[in-house]
Amino acid sequence: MQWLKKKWNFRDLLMKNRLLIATVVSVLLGIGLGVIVRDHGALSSLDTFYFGFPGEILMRMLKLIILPLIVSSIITGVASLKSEVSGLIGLRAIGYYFLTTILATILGIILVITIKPGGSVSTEDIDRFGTSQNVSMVDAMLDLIRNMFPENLVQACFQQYKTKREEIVLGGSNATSPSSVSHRNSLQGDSSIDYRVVGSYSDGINILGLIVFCFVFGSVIGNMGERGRTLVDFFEALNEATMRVVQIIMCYMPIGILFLIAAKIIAVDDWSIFTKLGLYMATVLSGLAIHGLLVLPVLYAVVVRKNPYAFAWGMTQAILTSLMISSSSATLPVTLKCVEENNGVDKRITRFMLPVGATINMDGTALYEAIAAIFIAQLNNYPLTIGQIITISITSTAASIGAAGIPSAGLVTMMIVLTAVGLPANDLPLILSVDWLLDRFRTVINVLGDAYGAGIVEKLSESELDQTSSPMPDYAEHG
Ligand code: 7O9
Repeated sequence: MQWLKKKWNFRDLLMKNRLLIATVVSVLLGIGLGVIVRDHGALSSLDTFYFGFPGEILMRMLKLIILPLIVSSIITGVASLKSEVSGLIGLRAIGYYFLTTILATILGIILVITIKPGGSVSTEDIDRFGTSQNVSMVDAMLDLIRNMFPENLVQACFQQYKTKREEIVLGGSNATSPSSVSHRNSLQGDSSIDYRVVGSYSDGINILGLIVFCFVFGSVIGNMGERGRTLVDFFEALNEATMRVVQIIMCYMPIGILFLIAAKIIAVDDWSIFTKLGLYMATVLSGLAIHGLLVLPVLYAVVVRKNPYAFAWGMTQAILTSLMISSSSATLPVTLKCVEENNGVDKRITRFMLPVGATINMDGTALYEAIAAIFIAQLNNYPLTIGQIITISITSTAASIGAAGIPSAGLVTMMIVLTAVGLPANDLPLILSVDWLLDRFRTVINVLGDAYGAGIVEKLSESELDQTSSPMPDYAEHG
C-alpha cells in the first residue's frame, strides 16, 4: 500500500482523499443527527418528509446524469475498439457475470439451508397479507426482449414496455381487441379460463433498449472511418463534459448523504422487527460478506495477481455511496471515477462494462433472492426437493439479470422466484419490512462485482488491448 509509506505527508493524503473523508464524516454526522432528532425532535411525518429534502436533491442529480453518462460512455467505449475485440471482451464480460452470479446464488442457498433462519421465527410473529398477482415468467422474459428493441428512442429514455395478463370469459361478449393477443392457458387445466396479453408503457428508463442501441451505434460509427470521425469526437466530448458535471455533483454529495441517512433513521418506526428477523438478516449479510470479502477478491487475485483489497480500498467512495443510496445505477458515475482513477483500469473496458454491469450483473440481488425464497419455504414448513432448489437458483440468477428490464422489479422478480416453485407470496410483506436495510448491502456487492469484473476482464484482454491502441486521443491526459 503506497499511501501508507507516504504517511509523513499528511496534508497530501488529506487533500487527495478530501471527498472521501468528507463523505465518511457526513455519514457519521448523519447518523448522529438522525439519532438526536429522532429522540428529541418529535417530528411529525410531514416534518420528516421535509427533513429528507437535501437528500432527495442528491438522488435527483445522480439519476439526472445517468442518461448522458451511459449513452456517451457506451458509444465511445465500443467505438474505440475494433469490433472483433469488443465482441471478445463482451463475451468475457458475460462469462464473468454469469460465473459470479451463479456462485453468489449457490453461496446463498448453502448458507440458508445450513443456518435455517426460517425455523427461528414463530408463526404468530408474522403478519400475513393476501397478495396475489398474476406474474408469469414467460411474459417477463418476453418483455425483457421487447424492451431491448424500443419502438422509439426518445420514449426509451423514460418508459418501458410492460405486458399484463387479463382474464377473459370465453363465449361472453368480451371481444378481444385487435391489438391484443389471447391464448389459452393449458397449464391451468381449466379450459374455461383464457387470458389476453395487454401491452402498455410504464414509467422508468428502458435501459436495456438504450444499451443495445448504443452498442450497435458505437460499433457502427467506430467502423465508419473518416466519415464517422465527427460523431465519435462528438460523443467523446459529451463523455468528458458529463464526467465534469459528475465532479460538480460529487461536491454536493456529503451534504446530500448526511440528510439521506438522518432522514432514514428518523423515518424507521419499527426497530423491533430486527430482532424477529435477526437470523434471516444475519444469513443474508454473511452471504454478502463472504461473496464480497472472499469470493470476488480470490477470483481477482487469481486472475490479476494483484492485491484485491487494495482494489477494494480504491472503491471506498463508491461503496459508501451505494450503501447510502441503495442504487447501483445512481452510483454508476462514482463507480466509473473510482475504477478509472483510483484503480487505473483501462477506460475502453470500464466505459462499456460498468454500465452493462450495473444493468445485468447483480450478485448481491441474486444471493438475496435465493435466500429469501428458501426462507419463506422454511417459514411455511414447505419441504423443498433438489429440483425445486435448482429451480430457485436458476430463477434467482435470471431475476437478477433481468431486474432492470422489468418495471417495478423488486416485488415482481421476487414473485417470479416464489411462483416458480409454488411458494405463497403472502410472506412477502414480512421480508419487505427489512428490505430497505438489506438493499443497501446487496447494492454494495452489486457495485463491487461490477468493479472487480472490469479489473478481471481488463487483465484477460491485455493482449488485445495492447494491439489495438485506441484510435482516439486519451482526453484525460490533457484534461
Ligand atoms: C441495486 F445502466 C444504468 F446505469 F444506466 C442503469 C439504469 C437503470 C442500470 C440499471 C438501471 C435499473 O433500472 N436497475 C434496476 C435495478 C431496476 C430495478 C431493480 C434493480 C435491482 O436493484 C438492486 C436490488 O434491489 O437488489 C439494488 N438496489 O443494485 O441497485
